[in-house]
Amino acid sequence: MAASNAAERWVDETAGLTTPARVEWCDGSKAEYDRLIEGMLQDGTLLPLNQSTYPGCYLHRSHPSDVARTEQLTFICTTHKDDTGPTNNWMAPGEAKAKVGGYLRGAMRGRTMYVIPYLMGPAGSSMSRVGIMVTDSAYVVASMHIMTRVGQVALSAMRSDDDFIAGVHSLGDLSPDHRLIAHFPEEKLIWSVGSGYGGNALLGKKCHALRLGSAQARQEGWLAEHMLIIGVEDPSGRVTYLAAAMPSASGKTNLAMVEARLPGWRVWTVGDDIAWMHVDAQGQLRAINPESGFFGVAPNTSPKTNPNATRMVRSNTIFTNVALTPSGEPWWEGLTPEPPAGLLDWQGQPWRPGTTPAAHPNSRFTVPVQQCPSVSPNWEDPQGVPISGLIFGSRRSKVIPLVFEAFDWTHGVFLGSAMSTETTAAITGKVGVVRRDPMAMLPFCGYNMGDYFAHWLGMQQRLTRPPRLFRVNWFRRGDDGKFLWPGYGDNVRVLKWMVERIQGGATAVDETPIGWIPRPSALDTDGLGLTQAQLGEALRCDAGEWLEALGDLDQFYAQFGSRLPQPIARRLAETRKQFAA
Ligand code: SAT
Ligand code: MN
Repeated sequence: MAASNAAERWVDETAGLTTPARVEWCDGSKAEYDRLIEGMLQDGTLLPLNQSTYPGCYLHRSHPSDVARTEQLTFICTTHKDDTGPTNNWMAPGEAKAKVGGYLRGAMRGRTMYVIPYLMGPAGSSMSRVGIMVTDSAYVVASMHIMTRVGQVALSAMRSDDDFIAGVHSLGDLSPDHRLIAHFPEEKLIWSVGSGYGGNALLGKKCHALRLGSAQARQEGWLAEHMLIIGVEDPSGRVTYLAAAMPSASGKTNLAMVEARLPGWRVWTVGDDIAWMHVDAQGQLRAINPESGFFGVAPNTSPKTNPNATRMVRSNTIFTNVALTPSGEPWWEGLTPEPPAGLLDWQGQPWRPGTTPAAHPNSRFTVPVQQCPSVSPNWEDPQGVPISGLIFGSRRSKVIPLVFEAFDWTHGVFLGSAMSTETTAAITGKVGVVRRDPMAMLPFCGYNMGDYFAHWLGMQQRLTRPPRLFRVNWFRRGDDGKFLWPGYGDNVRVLKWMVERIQGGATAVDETPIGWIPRPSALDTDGLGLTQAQLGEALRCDAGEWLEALGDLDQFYAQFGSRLPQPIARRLAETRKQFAA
């Protein structure tokens, strides 16, 4: 493998700082993966699972304080604080280097420093980008093998000597007191220390593909988004591609591989977490999935909620922090209606029913995309797939209707920018708190979010046929506290409505201040057993509720000062005026 001079130099420098016992360049081969697994089985980093029912599957138990992304320890480090913006933690680059440098100095003593050249995106695509990361965690290397394309394929894709995002990762001492995830967009550099958890440690994912990726995308005129990508096939065989932004642990993976509960309809999986989207020469938005694996939430994944995922994780999967059955199989809440007897919990302790969950609520599976039964045949097309619709979805038990469509691009960007959601176990902190999470990018936008809104607005001028923009909420509850919409496989009914809108079919809609809402009759609810009242409630748009929900939005927008694009502020004012009328 031939690395560029700039890469070699940077690796030497990093080794000088972290002083590992040895440096090993990774080639991404199967033999290398097998060696890593073997080593981890020997040192206890991995436990084997039942190899006859779960061949090639292993269990990793993390440090109990290292189970989710830590947003409060995640920083964007730009020269000017304003370029990071009010929704990100900021630290001056010099200060961050001094601080993290202190944690990294000598951190790899006695350990192996693995050098991982990785490619985000399919080989041969002009949309793909290269990263080189170093790490002292074999678990991270094996996970990167699954999540990205490792080795020569990455080095060959470099467009120049220094065309790579550089990432330093060390477990450090795993103490949250010595943990920091620092991003330096001006230097295409990531320094992450003190955590082995996916979103903090698999640097290709959130750190590169979203935080630095979004900053790079703005400079180069494309979009790096927290979105799944699917192809929806209708009974005529036509496939309409959609991308959907939803916050972490809010159903992206389930929707990405949903099994349609409508005859003749089928959903093809392209990606479940990240979309890189470019405008092609014809003015068509096209998307690639930069990843090659899924890092999905295990709890509540079941034959009922996600049959494809349940099948896909039966082999060649690394599980993290799930529970273990006496027969050596993984288990998590929701997998089976009743927990099997004799479980060990995610920390390896005998589990007693009725206490805390057996699997950690943010326990995960890591599995190659190829294993997904619904994987789209063209998921690695270097040209990407043409996107006809974009969806912004969040988790709100009140106010937000099941689905509605924006009037135009600018209005859709406004709806995305105003998105709010209830927090989940994917981040350390309180669960169920409503917060603004524009485009589901709050934790992932690597620059000033005001500029991000402007960048989104600006994309329109290059799009000859801009995708339709939709807003969804599967999580609305009735007065009895129960979900109003069945969700999961039945979400395809909502996708069908979108496809009909996109393809120009006649569907009945109501025009409201927030956009077009389908009439209950426009949704195919055949065989669902939903009452018209329930459906009406799921789709209801209430002026009073909305005026209250929009209450803090001025304040949220005000943080951006002059960086908030005028069209966004105007849309908010207009929406309010229409509701008040
Ligand atoms: O844990 S990750 O950050 O990798 C996934 C997510 O939270 O969206
Ligand atoms: Mn995610």
